Amino acid sequence: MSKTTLLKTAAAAALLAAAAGASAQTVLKIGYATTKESHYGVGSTVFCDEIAKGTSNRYTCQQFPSSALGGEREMIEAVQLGTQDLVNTSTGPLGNFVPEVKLFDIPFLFRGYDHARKVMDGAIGQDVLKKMQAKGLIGLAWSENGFRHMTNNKRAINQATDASGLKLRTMENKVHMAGYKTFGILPTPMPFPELFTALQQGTVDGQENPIPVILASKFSQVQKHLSLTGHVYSPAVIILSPNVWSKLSDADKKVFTEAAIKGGQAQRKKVNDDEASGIAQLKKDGMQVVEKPDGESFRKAVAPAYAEFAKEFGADKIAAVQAVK
Ligand code: EAX
Repeated sequence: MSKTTLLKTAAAAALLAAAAGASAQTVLKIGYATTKESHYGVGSTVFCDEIAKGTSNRYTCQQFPSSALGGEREMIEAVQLGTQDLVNTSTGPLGNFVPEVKLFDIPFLFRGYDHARKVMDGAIGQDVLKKMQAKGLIGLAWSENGFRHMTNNKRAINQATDASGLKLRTMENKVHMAGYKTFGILPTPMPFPELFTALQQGTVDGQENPIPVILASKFSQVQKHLSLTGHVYSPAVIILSPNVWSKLSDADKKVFTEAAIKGGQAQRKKVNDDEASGIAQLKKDGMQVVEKPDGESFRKAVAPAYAEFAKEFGADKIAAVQAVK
């Protein structure tokens, strides 16, 4: 081959490769626990729309709502392995993979939504998000599940002593379980996809979840009492598999990260909307709602456990979260 022919062949090959790259389409699988219409669905849809827009459809999503790909622990594992591309998940089981996350699972650590969101978006939250990478998980951005409230079929919960003795399903989360024990609750860890049936069959007396989850999962069909205990904040996060991340250009990485931030914001807005209109809906659906339970009784009960939490996570870390204004 002459030198010019060689050069021409090389140029043609490069053009072909570029064209193939530009037209290659990758469909990413994203899973989450609740319905497409729920907060997780709203956040995931915005994320998916944004990556499609930002990459001219080189990357699009196939969404798997309603735990179609399994429970949150299973989905996180699959993302770590690369058999699933994305998950929009609560931090419930995430502390088993990334221990630093457990700090946020301490009951009554956050004063309210403003405080929680400031911490997650600030240095403390962003630092923990980056820690996921060392565990084979790319935390793109925090989304949100919401403050958790108790439901059950036995009695109205006005104060901690009313919760005492109730068998409540919890997430597979040691910090929650330790905290709830101080209320006298008998915590029963169980993956979310099994929960509706467990409530229906009375395997447990109740459960605890944010309003958007209670609404989306129609727990009003199987639970009589709701008490707005807001006993713990439940962060959520959009996680990408390192398999996908490592193939992205720097420009695409930026698109994915910004899409996840926008998705997280949309998810938070849906949490706000559900909190605002959901209580009335749940009452209409027949639930008896205690809107202002005695929060102080719960805080007092959990206070001694803070010594244990301080030992595990560092008193300075807890104080740093509390100091965020
Ligand atoms: O993330 O397991 C739970 O109770 C979670 O809050 C739910 O799956 C949504």
